[in-house]
Amino acid sequence: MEDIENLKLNALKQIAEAVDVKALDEVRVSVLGKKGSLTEHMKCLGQLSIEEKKQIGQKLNLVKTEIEQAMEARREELSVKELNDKLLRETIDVTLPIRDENIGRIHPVSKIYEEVVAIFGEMGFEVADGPDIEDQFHNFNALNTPANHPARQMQDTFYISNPDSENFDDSYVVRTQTSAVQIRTMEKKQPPIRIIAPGRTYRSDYDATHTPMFHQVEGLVIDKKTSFANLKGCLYDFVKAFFELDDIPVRYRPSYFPFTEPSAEMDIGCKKSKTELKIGAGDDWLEILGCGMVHPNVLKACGINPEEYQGFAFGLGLDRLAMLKYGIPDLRTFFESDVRWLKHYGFMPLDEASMTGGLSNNGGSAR
Ligand code: 2NL
Repeated sequence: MEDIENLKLNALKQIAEAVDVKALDEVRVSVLGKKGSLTEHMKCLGQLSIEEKKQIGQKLNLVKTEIEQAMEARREELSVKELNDKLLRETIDVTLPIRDENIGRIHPVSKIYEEVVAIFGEMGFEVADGPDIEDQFHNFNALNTPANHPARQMQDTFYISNPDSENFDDSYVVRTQTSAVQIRTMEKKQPPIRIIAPGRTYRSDYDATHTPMFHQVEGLVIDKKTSFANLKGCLYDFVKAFFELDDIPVRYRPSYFPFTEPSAEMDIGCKKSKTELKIGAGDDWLEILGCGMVHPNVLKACGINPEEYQGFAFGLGLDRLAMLKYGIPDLRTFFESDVRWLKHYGFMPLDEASMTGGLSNNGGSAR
């Protein structure tokens, strides 16, 4: 009996002294485990007389319960302590702002790209994609741009020879506009069609406002009754959203593109001074994009019946829009990969463009 009392006191002492859950577990094994001190006592019960068995058995059970309770209480104490220690050790404040000097910037063209896609996406346009290298059918012929057309001339277009053919008509081009993407969509699918095709385009040109690679978004809407009025409404909504203005004067000037008839250029009202360009009011006009009703020959080339369907298309230059919106004077600097330039004109990666979150939601410090 004395033995058992000692065992109990000893076990309770060890329990109280256990510094962590692991140490406590070791105590449990040494007392209550298969070969534990208390278990050994239990095993001896069989050799005792009935009277002793009853008395000692009872005592052992009481001691066992007492030890188990003490162990449970200590375990609870230690887990709380371990959690508190961990919380003290891991003091990461997830609400701290990021250290923006250490992360890269989003290029102004990428920013504009995201914004334009967000706006047309909200209007129900799907984004379509295609290859940068095209055959002449998709880049020119299907777009009602015949072989003798000036746009096809060597000084504007980068041609790529076709290893399988000596014939110049079979050479490839790096696309001069993203229209081929719409052509491919119309070839595959009957209307209704409502897509935008953003991407890289290439022309042989290099000065402050032209670079050999530039970015375009073209849009195409085809249905049974799609009209020039629909085009005007759609593009008016676009410029309002893009320049974040409730109202903005717009005008359409007649123009010419081989792939649209009639064709127009859209201007927005602005005020130009020596130092500033203010968009949305004033007596000056700024050309923003080209557009028109899709030429029947283009529909025919894609297997769409122009007697049944009609639609509009437009094309805008993302680089030019970026220059305008952010006041960047020379397009060539866009592609010089100068990190100081990017730090100045670039955007924080976390400011994603969305129509609900605010398009150019820069928090004042993004640039
Ligand atoms: C501009 C003008 C334009 C289109 C692009 C187009 C595409 C198809 C059919 C008809 Cl598949 N048109 N695209 C139409 C009008 C203008 O771009 O100045 N872009 C920078």
